[in-house]
Amino acid sequence: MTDAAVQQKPAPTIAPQSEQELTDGFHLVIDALKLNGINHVYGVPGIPITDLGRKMQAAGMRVLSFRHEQNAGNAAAIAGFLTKKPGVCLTVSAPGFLNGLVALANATTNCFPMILISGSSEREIVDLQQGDYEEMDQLAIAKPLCKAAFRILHAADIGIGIARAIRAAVSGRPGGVYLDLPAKLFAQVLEADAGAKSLVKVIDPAPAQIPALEPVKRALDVLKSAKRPLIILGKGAAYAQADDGIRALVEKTGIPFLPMSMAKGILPDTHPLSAGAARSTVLKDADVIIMIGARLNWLLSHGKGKTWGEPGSKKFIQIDIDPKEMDSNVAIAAPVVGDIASCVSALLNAMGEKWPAPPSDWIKAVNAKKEANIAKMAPRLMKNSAPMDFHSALGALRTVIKERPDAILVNEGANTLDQARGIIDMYQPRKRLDVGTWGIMGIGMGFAVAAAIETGKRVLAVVGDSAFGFSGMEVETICRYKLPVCVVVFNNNGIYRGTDVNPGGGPDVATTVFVKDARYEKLMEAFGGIGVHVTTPDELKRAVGEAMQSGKPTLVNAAIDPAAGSESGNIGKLNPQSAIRKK
Ligand SMILES: Cc1ncc(C[n+]2csc(CCOP(=O)(O)OP(=O)(O)O)c2C)c(N)n1
Ligand SMILES: [Mg+2]
Repeated sequence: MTDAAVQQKPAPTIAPQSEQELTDGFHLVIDALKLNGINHVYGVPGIPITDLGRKMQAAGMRVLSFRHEQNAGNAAAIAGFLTKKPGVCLTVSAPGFLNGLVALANATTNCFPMILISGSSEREIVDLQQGDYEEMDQLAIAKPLCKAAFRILHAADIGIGIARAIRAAVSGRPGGVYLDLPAKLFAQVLEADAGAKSLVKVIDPAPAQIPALEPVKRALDVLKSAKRPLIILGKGAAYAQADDGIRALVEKTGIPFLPMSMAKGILPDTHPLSAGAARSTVLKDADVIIMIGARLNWLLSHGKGKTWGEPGSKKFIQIDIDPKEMDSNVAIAAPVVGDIASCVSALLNAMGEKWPAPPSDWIKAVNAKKEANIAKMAPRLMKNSAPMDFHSALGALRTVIKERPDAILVNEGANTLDQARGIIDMYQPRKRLDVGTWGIMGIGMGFAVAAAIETGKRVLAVVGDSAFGFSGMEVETICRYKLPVCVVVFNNNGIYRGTDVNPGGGPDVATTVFVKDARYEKLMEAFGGIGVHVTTPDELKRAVGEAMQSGKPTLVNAAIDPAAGSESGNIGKLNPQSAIRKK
């Protein structure tokens, strides 16, 4: 050995610790996420997490910076839905945290796995309320709005803290998790060895939950008695990625299925057993209903009332991972508790080789209603007139999705949402992403960004002009990352309609009315994307077709007749009506 080689050889026992042998909070957070296969982060930088974002990028993670945390949070939430891994949103303290919190609460309501990681101010000062920079007791505020909330105070606990967050987000019924990381944590230093040992690779984060035999048998006994059976698929079924099993169950039993909005495409809307176009008939007349990952909440009129026909005429079989879901609104005759893939395969196994088809008069009745409704709608979808109404504009977009069934459709608005849900057929699972359980506005651009990032597919976002306003600034984000997103703004000059008048007669326009004929496409042009203004279905179809072909960020401003919409779309009846008559 040469003298030089001797000098270069490290002597770990006597030399002072070099930087390589140390790690810190920043790196442990990054290492813990990467170890668990989390490589995408959606957020907005600032104190105390700016450097965390930089170091994440340096470590090869993809860090998507947004213009507002709510949109980053919505992106993380839908990333969780699409991948079954928790989507991560990273925010600064107090205001950034609060901006992200809407998305976290929405994720929890919709059962999307998500982790909101927020930097926070110093505990000692926050707890004595001494007025720290962006002071807020974030953990306490987050707790009631998510599935679980944790704070990590010591760098040595980062591995465990992140493992707990991941498990809480994806196990059982998925949901939002809050992780509070005080500023000081990031700078804490630990020996690299000890740090590496403190990390946890989560084994089997969402274990299968296999249903017991008895409930499966009970479910089949109930099903055998059915004369008019129906299967309802919810977005839980889409999340479960049990597509083959679900299709096998539908086809083996020959039972008509009704997909909830985000379950469209698990089986194609054009499948012969799809009852989507006969929704009101099947809900009213079915006698046994199998609910798969769908809840009997307001979206299904709580399982009772006029929508559901004769009181007491229904028997429900419900498949859900959460036992508390059973009997939430009406009695469930056959609860089957477990994960959807396991429950569906247990039902299929217990059915044996053959299962009797439903009575043919039921299938005939469903088909007759379906065909009549489809025929009634057809001419409205084909009109090529200006100004467009919702039907003619959506008729054009329906063709675009038919030609590109692997594109992801993001949809929000009131009329824009309700009409698109009914008109645009979906052909593949998890391709329709929308306002979900709350009917929340503002998911549009966040969902579109994450859909493009997580799947690499083309994204078509069909949004009302009001809905677009909630996240519209993210067109810059879409342009910055050069994402294959085409945004179509259904521009009817306002919320529901652009024709309302101020009942007080003053100079202000009505509360639901916006600037007339606004040029939303210029917003996209401002950041280097393509902007198009269209007034006819033909122009709309051409502009969107080109955007889907090129994959270039595009905004199509589609002029819709301001008088075409109805109050609150299809849910106008939810508006409270006073007993006092209007003057
Ligand atoms: C966060 C949030 N704020 C407000 C609402 C109430 N809201 C429901 S639909 C809607 C906008 C509807 O207008 P638009 O998106 O233009 O759709 P249109 O019916 O005109 O097609 C609003 C503000 C909501 N659902 N969510
Ligand atoms: Mg509108």
